[in-house]
Amino acid sequence: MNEMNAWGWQVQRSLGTESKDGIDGIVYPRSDLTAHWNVAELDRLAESLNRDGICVIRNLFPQTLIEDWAIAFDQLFQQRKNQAGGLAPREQSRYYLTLPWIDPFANTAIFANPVILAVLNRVFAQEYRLVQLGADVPVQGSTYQEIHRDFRPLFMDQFVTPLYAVAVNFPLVEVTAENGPFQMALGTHVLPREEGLAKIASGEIPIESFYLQPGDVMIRSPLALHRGSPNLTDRPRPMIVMGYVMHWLHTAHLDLRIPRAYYESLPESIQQMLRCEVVDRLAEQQVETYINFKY
Ligand SMILES: O=C(O)CCC(=O)C(=O)O
Ligand SMILES: [Fe+2]
Repeated sequence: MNEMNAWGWQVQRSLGTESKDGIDGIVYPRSDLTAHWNVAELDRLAESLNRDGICVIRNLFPQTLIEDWAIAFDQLFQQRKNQAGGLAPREQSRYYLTLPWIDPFANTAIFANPVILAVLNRVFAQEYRLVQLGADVPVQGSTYQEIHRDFRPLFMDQFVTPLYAVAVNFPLVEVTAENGPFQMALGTHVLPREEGLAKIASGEIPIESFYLQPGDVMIRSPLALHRGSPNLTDRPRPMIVMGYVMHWLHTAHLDLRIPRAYYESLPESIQQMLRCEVVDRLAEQQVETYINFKY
């Protein structure tokens, strides 16, 4: 079955081609895709995202790709630590940083991944935009974050809307009980905040840890109640976050800057998915502006 997304991409067909655009593509043999991420599986992922506020796609990205990201990330993190404003605080010993749109981070196989987009095409009724590429990093000494949502509801708590924004997360290291798993309470994206908090406090809805392997991806509603947990190890636990929103949602901060040469190399359909500032060159130093993060 072929399906058309809001830009007219033949989503199902693109899953089976080597690389939709010929740039940076991971080569997915058709047999792999149809075996693992067939229409029924993609439907199941979208269903759990709508119902639970989260779905986990196991083993989506190759290990080698995650290793390349991890090496580049470690360098970037060191550099940002030594620069005023280079990291945004996220409570105790926990940081947020924006990734630069350069190799290996600028990669259509990641930010325009056909499997991720096939899930997004199922949950978003209209076009959506990528507005964020960053990382959440708890380090040794981090504590439980306050339970929170990353966005406010569109109108009021009592008015439940379809998903209008999602966070796509993937770790650069294995996430274990020791290094601070992301924790979330299923189904709380459709509850008023106070009701969700009360159900978590009473134990009616557990707050669950998400243990992930490098290559695993989770897609979640930023309205689901969640928190970071303590990283007890001496190694940072970077969790990449890509934020996608419906085309009409304007978020307060815009930190997506893309070098012109890279932007111009992308197919128009992918350019349209990016809400970004196209720049002649990236600034040497990035000051984080995404400071208010919990609602
Ligand atoms: O990294 C984590 O585990 C969660 C971080 C988080 O939810 C946030 O900072 O908004
Ligand atoms: Fe959060």
